[in-house]
Amino acid sequence: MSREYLQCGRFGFDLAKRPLVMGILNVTPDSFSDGGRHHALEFAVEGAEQMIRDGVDIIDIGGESTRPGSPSVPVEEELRRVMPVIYALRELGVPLSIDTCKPEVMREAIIAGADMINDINGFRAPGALEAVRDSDCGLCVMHMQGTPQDMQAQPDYADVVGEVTAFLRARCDALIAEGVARERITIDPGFGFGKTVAHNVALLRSISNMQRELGLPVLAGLSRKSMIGAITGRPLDERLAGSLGGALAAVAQGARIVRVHDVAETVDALKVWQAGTKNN
Ligand code: 9MG
Repeated sequence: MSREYLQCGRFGFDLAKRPLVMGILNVTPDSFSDGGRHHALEFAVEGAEQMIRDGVDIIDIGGESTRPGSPSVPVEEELRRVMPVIYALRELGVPLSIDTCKPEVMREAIIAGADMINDINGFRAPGALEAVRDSDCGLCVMHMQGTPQDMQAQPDYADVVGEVTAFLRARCDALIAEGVARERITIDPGFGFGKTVAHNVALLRSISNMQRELGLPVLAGLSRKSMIGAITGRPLDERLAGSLGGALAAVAQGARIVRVHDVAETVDALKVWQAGTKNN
């Protein structure tokens, strides 16, 4: 087995081969074109099928918005949004990641066949470690300062890279102490989660060091974020080129997985980037 192997439930990836693309599938009511849940499942399935045609490696399903200022949703509502989507997509031949902080959702998702749990809260909720411990699903351990409700109010660090690295180390150690295999873990500095643009840029530049220090693959999510808007001066709906630049900057730093909205464009950009880099 490669040293760069990622165990992801029913699937396994050799991360040394090429960077992977994780496609974002939001199943929050505001992400449907009819503004509600009426055609939610249809939209989700169509979106996932398009991502598969576009070459996605992992689909990340989220039932709770994590944008700055977003309210938390009750566990029952998150389950109502996410579970039918897992059932509808689980036989499509692509790993399903569930973006959740809630141990109850983690447990139900894993039973239903989810292959990865993406926790922006770094598996800090009581019961989160236990919820994922005994499965073989992949895990994304992300750093966040504060909560989505207050995280952008006043991000504050003495040494952002050192503090984020120390946090990720501690959370990964906690998982490993529970018996979780290293091959299941990816780490994520959490761009935009309690960080200023300067913090985000420092973290982007530190990906390769962080990956080397912790010996775990980095997953980077920069797609359409305010950092891209700040650097380019572009509104949300004009951030495709900036987001592609962000994905390429992250993989040039060694990130093994990029989490993106625009799968087709990112897959193409990475193909060209890879053709032009040596050692492949
Ligand atoms: C859910 N979510 C939103 N942004 C994210 C990011 O940057 N990384 C991960 N792992 N999840 C994210």
